[in-house]
Amino acid sequence: MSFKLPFIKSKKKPEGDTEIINVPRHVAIIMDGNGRWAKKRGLPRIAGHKEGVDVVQQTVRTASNYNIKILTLFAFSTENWKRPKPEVQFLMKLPKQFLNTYLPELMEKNVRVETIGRFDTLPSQTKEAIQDAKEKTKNNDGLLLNFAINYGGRDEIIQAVKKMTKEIENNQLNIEELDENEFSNYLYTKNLEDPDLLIRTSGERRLSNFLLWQLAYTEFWFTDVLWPDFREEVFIQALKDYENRKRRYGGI
Ligand code: V0D
Repeated sequence: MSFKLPFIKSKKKPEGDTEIINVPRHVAIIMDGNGRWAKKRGLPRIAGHKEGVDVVQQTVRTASNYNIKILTLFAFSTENWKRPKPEVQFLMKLPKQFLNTYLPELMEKNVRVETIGRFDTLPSQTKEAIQDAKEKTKNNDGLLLNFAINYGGRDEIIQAVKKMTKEIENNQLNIEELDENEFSNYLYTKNLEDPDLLIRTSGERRLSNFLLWQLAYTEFWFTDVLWPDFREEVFIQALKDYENRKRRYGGI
């Protein structure tokens, strides 16, 4: 299936940006298609990942520009460890590479860096680079740039149940008090509002174990565009689509 950009009604702000009312507060993105992008060009998969890093920063710029509050990016899943070892090793160097290049701009844009997922079992170099960025940006109150790294939705729910059960055993939590709101405090996303919009690139229409609990009422937007080709106008197309959706949360 070929992909065509539909016409975007270009109601421009003075700065030349497409005006969007009803901007989603929290956008989550499954950044898929780097390998396919590389293969189409006869390049190794890692060339696609490398290209994808700059697209992350362009996406951060757009999100920040449109006053989106939270951007959650699926960077590495608990299943991704099964990939060839050289690819995993390459991926684990990307956070440091990204931060070396873009941390000054993140500071300038008042962006706060956070992660969700199993942080403890990441390689120490990866952890240190990310921890340093979290420290340096912790007082920034602009966009929250939230990387899902070593993240799995089922894994998240299991660790939440374990943590919660321990608190019940220690009489720190009364099981009668358990409800959806209380349970969400044990997830990696505690303190975060649920995503309003989920974007997945590269034509796959699956969740692939991403944010299983949190996406209960989220609007989904899929595109055949591969992640390295996810330019600002494609992001804006997703935002324009969201703008026109009526959310009912199960009501009428
Ligand atoms: C490869 C496309 C930024 C998807 C984007 C470890 C796959 C580029 C980060 C990053 C990855 C993570 C944490 C952080 C700062 C940056 C990243 C991974 C993969 C997996 F604090 N891009 N990126 N992390 N890719």
